[in-house]
Amino acid sequence: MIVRTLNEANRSARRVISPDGNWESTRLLLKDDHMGFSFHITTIYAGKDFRLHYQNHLESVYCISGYGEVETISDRKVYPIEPGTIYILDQHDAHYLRASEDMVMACVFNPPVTGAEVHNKDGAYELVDTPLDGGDS
Ligand code: 9YT
Repeated sequence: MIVRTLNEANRSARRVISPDGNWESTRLLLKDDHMGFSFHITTIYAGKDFRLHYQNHLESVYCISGYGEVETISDRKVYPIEPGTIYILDQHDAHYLRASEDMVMACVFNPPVTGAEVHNKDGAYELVDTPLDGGDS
């Protein structure tokens, strides 16, 4: 069994801040744990509005706290996000994510991320094989 706490993970390489300053994310579970998915606690910063498109991953996002909205780009549908909302990108949906206040989200990725990905110009993560270096366990 693996046991971790958000507090200790926040003080390790598991916590990343996006280069564009839109979000930060602490990856509690990564590919090298061999669970078949990764699990992240992500904060989308208040006022941010950006595009994501996980072409290589499926992602579910559950809102723990904060308010905002997600818009699917193909059909321009806008879904409010509040504590208790989950959105599930089962179609690799391209989307805009907007936070009217800090939104704390629990995110699950399949396949799992390694921790080394950065968003490409389309808002996707490439599939990479490099394990997180220096992470605690
Ligand atoms: C909700 C979302 O996809 N945010 C981007 C960050 C992502 N959750 C991550 O890499 O941890």
